[in-house]
Amino acid sequence: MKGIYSALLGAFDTAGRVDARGVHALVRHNIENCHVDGLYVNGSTGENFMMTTEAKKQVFSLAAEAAQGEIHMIAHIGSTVLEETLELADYVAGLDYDAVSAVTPFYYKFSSEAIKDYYRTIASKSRLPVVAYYIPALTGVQLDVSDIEEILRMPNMIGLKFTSNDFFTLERLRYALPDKLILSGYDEMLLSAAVLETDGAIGSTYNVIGHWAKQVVEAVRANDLAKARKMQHHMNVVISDVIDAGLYPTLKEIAAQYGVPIGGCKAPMKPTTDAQREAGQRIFNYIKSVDDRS
Ligand code: MN9
Repeated sequence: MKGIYSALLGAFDTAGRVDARGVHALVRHNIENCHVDGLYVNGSTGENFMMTTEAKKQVFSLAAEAAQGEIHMIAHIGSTVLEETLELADYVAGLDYDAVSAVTPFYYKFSSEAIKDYYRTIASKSRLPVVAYYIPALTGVQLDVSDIEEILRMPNMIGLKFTSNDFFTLERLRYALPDKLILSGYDEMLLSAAVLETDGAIGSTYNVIGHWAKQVVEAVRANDLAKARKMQHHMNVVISDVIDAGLYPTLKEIAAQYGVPIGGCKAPMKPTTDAQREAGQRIFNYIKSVDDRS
């Protein structure tokens, strides 16, 4: 299950309902244009924490159907409602998914013991193997290396999505857990994470530049750091522009330029602005200009 995974963007209509055609088109675009090795469905980028259980199920089913078993599929089922997480684990086990993933429970200041119990429960009840999702900047949940290690050593836990710029922790985890799947988040740090022998990455910008991410990883593996730096630089031009304009709406506008209209973000996020539409067009042109030159 190694490789580059897109954290699949959400596709919604103006009323916030799941746009089935949008999901289908976006999955095919990720496979055919971005050449990703897998999809991480209903993660942060998929707007998970603004979705109803029904909408999550709809997206899980639509995405798996569109992917047709061609790539790895991870279903993010994490929720502070443990019953919902288990219901979704059961639901995706009946679809074409390789693993489930769950974010560290957040909002309440759960103790590390409570967080470990959460993963123990999911890992024991899920029919699919489990990938923990660590993203302290959004959850406020910070775990010690020893706690993460303990979680990953539980039966049925196969890996970790590590979205943090703490490279010290990342090295400690890689060293301690050579057989676990470690996928880095933060697309802007892909090169540095790949140098530490991570197994791949999951990211939002791979919905539009997954083909560059693959080149970064391949170059690092071939010890061609000059090439890796060059491609990470191109990625970072896109990432800083996208972050400045507004991350998810702008990524959606770039996807629209690829011929994949997937609407704007769900409330309470704001509707897409004209400035974001223009940024999407401009950034898409940059991507095309780099692609045309290589
Ligand atoms: O880890 C994504 N995290 C979030 C996945 O969206 C919260 C990343 O891909 C970032 O979007 C990306 C831009 O900062 O690195």
